[in-house]
Parts: sequence; structure tokens; C-alpha cells
Amino acid sequence: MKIKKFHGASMPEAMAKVRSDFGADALILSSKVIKHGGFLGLFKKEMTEVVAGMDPDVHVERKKPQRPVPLPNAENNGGQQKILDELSHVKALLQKDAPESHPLSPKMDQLARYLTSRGLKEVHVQNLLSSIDEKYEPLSRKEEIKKTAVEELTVMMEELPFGHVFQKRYVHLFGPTGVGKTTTLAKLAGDAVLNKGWTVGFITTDTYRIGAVEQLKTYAGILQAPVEVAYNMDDYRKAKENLKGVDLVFIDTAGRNYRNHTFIKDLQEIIDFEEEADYFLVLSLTSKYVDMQTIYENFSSLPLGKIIFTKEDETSTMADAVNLMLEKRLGAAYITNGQDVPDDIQTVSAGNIASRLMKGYTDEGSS
Ligand SMILES: Nc1nc2c(ncn2[C@@H]2O[C@H](COP(=O)(O)OP(=O)(O)O)[C@@H](O)[C@H]2O)c(=O)[nH]1
Ligand SMILES: [Mg+2]
Repeated sequence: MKIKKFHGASMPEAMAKVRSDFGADALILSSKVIKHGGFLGLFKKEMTEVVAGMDPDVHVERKKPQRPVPLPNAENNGGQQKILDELSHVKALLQKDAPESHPLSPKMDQLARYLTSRGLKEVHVQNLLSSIDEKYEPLSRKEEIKKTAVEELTVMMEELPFGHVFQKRYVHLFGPTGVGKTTTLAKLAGDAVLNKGWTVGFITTDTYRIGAVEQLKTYAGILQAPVEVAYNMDDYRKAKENLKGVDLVFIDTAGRNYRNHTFIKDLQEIIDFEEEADYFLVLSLTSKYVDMQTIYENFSSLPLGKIIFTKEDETSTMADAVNLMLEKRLGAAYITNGQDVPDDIQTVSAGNIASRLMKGYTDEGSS
């Protein structure tokens, strides 16, 4: 299949280019609004980008017009010449605007199959392939393809916010049961105390699970940090008052089945969302994509910032995390990769997520 990106000031304009190049049989693989041009990142213009595919085998040549062409004579020859000149001008413009497209080479096909087998969605795979096709000469070495794919995947994610710097006093972690919220909170607090020399305190609203408060107290004890337990909004406000003297307050919440929207309302009854705080959604990389998507959507009524992905050590692919971030235009702050507190946590960037996704590529198949 031939795949190519088309750009236009509007959707109809981009589609006209698709039809002119690929005909009526073109398959639209994706469309999005992108920012283009500008100066120092400002004044960028919005454009529509359409990725279209066309199978050369099923492409039907468009019929030639049946109208008889009038024979040239002295009277209409000048007019005809003008039309022909204009047509060749339009043709030249179209050719200039539309980059050359090629059918997938076996090596690019191998890249597409690798990413699809990891779980990256078709639309993102096709976007990646057409960016590589547009920008690079045909690539043949696997190492070269891997490097280029990492670069282009990084570009696809580069506008999303990644990593984190603590600038607000309150840090909230939300997420389903057992994803690793309490453990991650302990890792973040450990880093703040041990590496940055800050003072920290904890508030937990997880009073549902037996042992949850004790689990947090154990970690807090090691860091010699105070823990407050809040059963309702009053307790929560008092807890904040009691922790006025510390630099950072980490707030642990109960893991609930957040595919059910009522549990989100429970959070709003106990936590004061008016405060200056960072709100993270914690999702396990071992979760199913559709569940991550529903949980994120249910949380969208809260002032959610970035995601923290956990349990990288328990899965072989980051593809669903990438699918979610690209689809929801979300960034990630951290990835955790083990049970050791405080060591098994890393800040993330678009580049290291792209590298993680491409990690197994050179191990598979021929070079
Ligand atoms: N393998 C692995 N296990 C983790 C990770 N983070 C947390 N866990 C484990 O997941 C389990 C649940 O963690 P917990 O913090 O209690 O989850 P919570 O219910 O979301 O607070 C514990 O056994 C943790 O040790 C991680 O990055 N990798
Ligand atoms: Mg917990």
C-alpha cells in the first residue's frame, strides 16, 4: 500500500489533494489539525493533515473525458493554448506540494509489523512510517531504522508534557486498586527527603482497606515524616493545618474501581480540589488499554495533570501507554519499575519512552 501525508488549510482542501493524487479509492488512515510554520514557536498556522493510503493493485485509472476535442483552428487556438498553459501550471504546483510516495520497502514493513506486534495502534504506526518516508532516503540497516524510528516517535510525542518538577505544596495520587499508589508516594517522598533535603508529610484518605494506613506509616516512619488520616473534608482541612510546617505534603487516596464514576464523586467529598496542587493519575502498564482509557475519561472532571505509569518490570511493552498519551494528548511524569522504595522510579521524557518502545526491535528477525 502507498501511504502519504497531505496538508491543506482546511479538511476539504486536504481531501481534494488526496483525491487528485490517489483517486476516489484512497483510504483515509487518519486526520488531525497540526500547527505549522511560525517564528520562534509563535504565530503558527493551523493546518489539516490527512494520512491516506492507496493500494496500487485496486487503483482504477480515472476515465478520460468523453467530450470530443475541437480541432484547432485559427480562431480558438490562442484560447486553447492559454488553458493548456494554466493546466500545466496547476499540475506543476500540485507536484511541488505533494511529496513523492513509495510502496513500503521490506524493511519498513518489518518495522510496521514490529510496532503493531508490540501493540501500537495502526494510525500511529502509519503516521510514523509516512514521517520517515517524507524525511529520509530509503533506509536499509536495522540499527539505522531503529534510530530513525526513535527520533520520529519522539517528535510525535514532543508536544506532550513529560517529567516533573515539584513546585506546589500538595501532591495527590489517584488510581485504581493495587496499581502502586502508596509505594510510588513513598518513592517520591524518599527522593524528596534523601536527595533534595526537603521535609515531607503525608495525608491518607485510604481508610477502606485494612492495613493501608499502617503501610503508609511504615514508609513515613523510615523518613521520620508525620502522617495524618482523613475520613472527611473536615479532617482533611485539619490535616493540612497540622502539616503547615513541611515543604511537601503527599496525599494518598484509596484505590477504587474507577471505571465506576461514583467513586470519583467520593473523592470530591473528601479532597479540597481548590488548593494549589499537583494531581497525578497512577496507571499500571499491565492494565488493558480500554480500561486505562475509561479510567482516564472518568477522571477528566478532576484537574488531572500528568500520568505516572507503574510496573514497567512486569510487562514487555509500553505501546498502550503511548497509545493513551497520543490519543488523549497527555504526558507522563514518572515510570516505576519495581517494588524497591525509593529506587525503582524514573522521570520520563518523550525520547526515553520512544527508546523503550523500540528496545526489542534489533533483537527480532534478520538485520
Ligand atoms: N513489580 C512492581 N510492583 C510494584 C510496583 N509499584 C508497586 N508495586 C507493588 O504493587 C503492590 C500494590 O502496591 P500499593 O502501593 O499498595 O498499591 P495501591 O493500592 O495503589 O496503593 C505492592 O505489592 C507493591 O510492592 C512496580 O513498579 N513494579
Ligand atoms: Mg494504597
